[in-house]
Amino acid sequence: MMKVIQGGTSAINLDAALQEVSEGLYEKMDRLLPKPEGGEARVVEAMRYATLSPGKRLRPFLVVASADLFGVDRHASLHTAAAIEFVHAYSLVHDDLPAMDNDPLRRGQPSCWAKFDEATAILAGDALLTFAFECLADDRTHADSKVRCELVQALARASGANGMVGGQMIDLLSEEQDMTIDQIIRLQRLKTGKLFAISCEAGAILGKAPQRLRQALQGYAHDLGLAFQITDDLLDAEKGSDKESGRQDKSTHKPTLVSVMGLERAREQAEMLVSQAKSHLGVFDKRAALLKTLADFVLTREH
Ligand code: GRG
Repeated sequence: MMKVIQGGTSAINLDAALQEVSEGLYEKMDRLLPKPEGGEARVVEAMRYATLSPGKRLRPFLVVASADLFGVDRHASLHTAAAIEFVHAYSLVHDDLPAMDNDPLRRGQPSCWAKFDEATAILAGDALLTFAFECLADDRTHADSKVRCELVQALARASGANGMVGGQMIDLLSEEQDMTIDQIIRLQRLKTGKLFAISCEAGAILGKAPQRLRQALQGYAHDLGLAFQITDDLLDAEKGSDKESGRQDKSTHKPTLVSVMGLERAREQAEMLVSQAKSHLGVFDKRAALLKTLADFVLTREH
């Protein structure tokens, strides 16, 4: 279904904008990723399988839309977006492993370990993570080495022990545990929010944006990431097992904002966060219409 939302004087076609980024990203990733050759071909095939399968590409979209605010060249923003998507893909490959979520499906098809094998999936995830930093360090990311260094540091922080990996650790430990709302929010902000935040921040870093504008984008991403996680949990709770969406029934005993607050309050919370996310973008006026539309999409998405 096409989503056309009125933003200022022009209609915003989010589907077309997402599609454009998605196609540009696919081409970029396909060109950047190694080709399967030699004795190591199997791990490269697994890397390509995990990244070139059809994801929503929300993080790349955030990079490109944020970078567009500062007039960044599209090749540079897609290059950076590919690096962040490689980290995201690695996290999904490892999250699906039997030692973690033990999920045989991802994006409606066999997950990486189910298609290949566990050892290959571990190696493919490792290779995607390291490849992301190789891409960022490449001068096609930005001519200024300081900018590249800043991106490397920001992505490493967002992904590591005080970022996504830390959130995943807390998540794994949370099974069968009581957690307060604040503890769950912290877990979600680390596990999902940090990668959303670096995606928006990357656009600002590439555009050498002033601190005030970086902070506005951080605030937006912060609230959007949490809203996204709540809607993810709402979809799990509302849809359960659904072949069409590729979702599996995840009846685990991990606390989520939905399990603690209930469906209705959790939805209200997501709505409040989306409205707050959009209000951070006031400084950009109409130029941020696409990012605002994306925030609305997070509330209405069906997968
Ligand atoms: C293994 C270090 C490590 C981290 C895993 C991302 C993650 C951390 C776990 C994924 C578990 C999960 C389903 C989290 C809910 C939110 C989320 C990140 C969903 C997946 O992102 P989407 O919906 O995926 O953007 P697509 O497939 O569209 O790219």
